Amino acid sequence: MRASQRPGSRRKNAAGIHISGAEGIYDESEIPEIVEEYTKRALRHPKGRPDEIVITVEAIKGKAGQVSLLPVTTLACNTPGEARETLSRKLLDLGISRRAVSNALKLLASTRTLRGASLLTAVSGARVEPDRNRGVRVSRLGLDSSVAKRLNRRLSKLKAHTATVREALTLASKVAACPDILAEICISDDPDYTTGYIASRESGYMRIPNIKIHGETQGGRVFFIKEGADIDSVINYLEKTPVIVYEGEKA
Ligand code: WAQ
Ligand code: MG
Repeated sequence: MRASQRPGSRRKNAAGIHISGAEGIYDESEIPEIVEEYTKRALRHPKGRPDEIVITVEAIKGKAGQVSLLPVTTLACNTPGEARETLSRKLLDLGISRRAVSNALKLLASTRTLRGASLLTAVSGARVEPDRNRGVRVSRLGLDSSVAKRLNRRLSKLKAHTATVREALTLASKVAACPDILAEICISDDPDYTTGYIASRESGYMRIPNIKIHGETQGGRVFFIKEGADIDSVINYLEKTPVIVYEGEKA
């Protein structure tokens, strides 16, 4: 699903503002329900009322790949300043350069939010996604239904058993499973959602509370990729390869 707002009749050809997006892999019987849920989500979005909602339903051919669910932890952070420091420290520990970290933080501070994620090389900090207005949109991903049930029980103890967290964790698990991606950072562009995260195979999914102040509309995602990685194949994996997230023993 993607929902957007046209910027007004005076700027006819300008790109629309991205309001909301969502994607998942579902059984055929679940489709009517999920289409309704995504429609409602778009219509009630805190970023504003969309004037276009596009929902695409397509069959997946063949069997989806399997990746592991990342473990969840929460970092102690009380202010955006503290969050930024923690984020930087974790990224440096994961082998991301100072320059790449600083470029990423600048991108995430921009109020011109993308529909997708930016790709930055982990050492030189160069921005390498081909469409800088759109970014790379991770798609064709789902959470195994028995894992979803267990996860909900665990997340409810953290008061975090929401679709937002479940979907972010599913996305982060798909992204982290890509051998050419070293880390991801995310700040929601929703004005009322102030918890972000950093994720990697090495560190798991680390939630970062108070990463921004309530009401702020900036946000986004950055994926740090290995220097010299084949960018087309990374993007092809993120956007096109169907993947289901499992936990423990793979089915
Ligand atoms: N692929 C790539 N980038 C995406 C995607 C996607 N499928 N969906 C969203 N983005 C980018 C895009 O730039 C958005 O502006 C930005 O991420 C934020 O998206 O554990 O809700 O959907 O409590 O607003 C984090 C949960 C929630 C943390 C993040 O992001 C927690 C969230 P949003
Ligand atoms: Mg959002």
